[in-house]
Amino acid sequence: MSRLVVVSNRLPAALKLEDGQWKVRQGGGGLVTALAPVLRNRGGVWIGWSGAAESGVDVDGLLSDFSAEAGYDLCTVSLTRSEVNDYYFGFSNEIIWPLFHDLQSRCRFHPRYWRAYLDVNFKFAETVARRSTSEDYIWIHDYHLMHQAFFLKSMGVKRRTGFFLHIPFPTPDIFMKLPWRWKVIQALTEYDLLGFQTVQDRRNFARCLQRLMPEAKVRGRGAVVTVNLGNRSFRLGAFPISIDFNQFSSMAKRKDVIGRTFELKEAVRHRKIILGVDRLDYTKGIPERIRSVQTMFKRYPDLRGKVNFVQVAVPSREEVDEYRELRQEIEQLVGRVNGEYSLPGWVPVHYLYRNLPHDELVAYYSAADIALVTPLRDGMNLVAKEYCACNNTADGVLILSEFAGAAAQLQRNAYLVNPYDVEGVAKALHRAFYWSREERRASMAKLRDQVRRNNIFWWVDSFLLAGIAKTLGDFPEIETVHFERS
Ligand code: GDG
Repeated sequence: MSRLVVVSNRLPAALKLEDGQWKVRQGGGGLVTALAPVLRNRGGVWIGWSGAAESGVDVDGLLSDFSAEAGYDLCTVSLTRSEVNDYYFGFSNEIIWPLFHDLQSRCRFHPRYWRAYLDVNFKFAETVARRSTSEDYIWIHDYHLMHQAFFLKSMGVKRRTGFFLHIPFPTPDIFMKLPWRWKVIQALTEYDLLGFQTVQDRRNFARCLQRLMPEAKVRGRGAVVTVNLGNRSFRLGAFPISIDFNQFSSMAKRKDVIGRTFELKEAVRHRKIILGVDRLDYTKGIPERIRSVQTMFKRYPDLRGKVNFVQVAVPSREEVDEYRELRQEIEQLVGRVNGEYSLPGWVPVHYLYRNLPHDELVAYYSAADIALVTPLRDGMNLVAKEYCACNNTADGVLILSEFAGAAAQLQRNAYLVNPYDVEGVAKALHRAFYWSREERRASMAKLRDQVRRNNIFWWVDSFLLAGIAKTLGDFPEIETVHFERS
């Protein structure tokens, strides 16, 4: 029986230095939940970096307990501090991340970063080659590791490979700015299956491919199409990632979570809650969102004292100056809005700079009357889907950026906005505030149906079906381990 080998930059468990000691912290999220049972049933392997850039740490020892409990092998690729700086912070986060989110002015195209990216990809590919056989299916995740199939082939190692890009794929006018554009496109053509979040991303890729390799012919229609290139062919597909709907929905129904939801509503004296939840990242449009809330209070005095905006910002890439500056900008904006509009007993903006425990996050989702999900650009945005899953009463409103991948699926029933248009977002908030219960229920019930049907297991199935003509149903059912986010 062939096995599934998952490869991602980070392992589902990460090592973190806390009070001078290395600790194993479990990663979370839908990807781990969905892939863990498949990996367990096939005796699979998850290959990735542990998050520790130090030598002298017994990484394998620390992770072995986790491996035993999870039921599949974790295999670490160790990185030096300079590799982490140049491949991860440099190439991945200072070049591909901003470029693929249409923010090319933030890119730093250092040739040093490119070389480190290639070296690290080679290192990963060596590990993949060593830890897999030609029977296995290798599923590679995300923009850090675009060169896996290329290096495997250049080593003469035959593997069936699939790649999924979690972030958007840009249009040719933006992609062409990448100094190593041809090499990146060429490397991607070495996969058997390339998966994107939306049909638009898949189209953007096909257009870049045809610009750089005019001999490539794209055939077919629908979610998965075929590319003929020379004497080989490969497939391109749109596979919108999702969440474990039932897990979120049932957690929101737990007695303690219902209790906590009530406490949160009570804390704001049952005023309406507008909620934003994001990793603190410049692609998420947090400053623009706070300006929209400010504009809302300015233009619509009827909402003053009646609504609270709660922004949860999860610390992210705190080592990087740009992210520290973003944090300062957000904190100043929050201060300004609160300074302008607070009233005795009412502070309009509540700002939480921390990672909430999973059940606390679910309580916030359940307590919110309006979710304000306004990234400037986003591959998918799982927060939008998690909000719908937790909204068991189906009377919340989802205001969603038209530039989030999720808009492609949810556009009919979410309130779509342009996140750069602060007046437009303010107007949407005002309207959503006054939506009748029937209007809210009609939209939210449809949103929930869609997320329930197209959940994370559906996503894994669609990818495996396109990649190896298998679905999760081909694996015996076992109990899924749900990892809490640390
Ligand atoms: C990338 C792409 C794509 C947030 N705050 C807390 C918390 N979270 C969790 C949410 C959600 C996740 O973080 C964020 O997922 P997103 O999809 O919104 O965004 P990225 O992190 O940028 O993810 C994105 C995704 O990959 C999947 O392909 O959708 O476009 O950029 O799951 O729940 N979790 C906890 N506490 C928090 O305070 N526990």
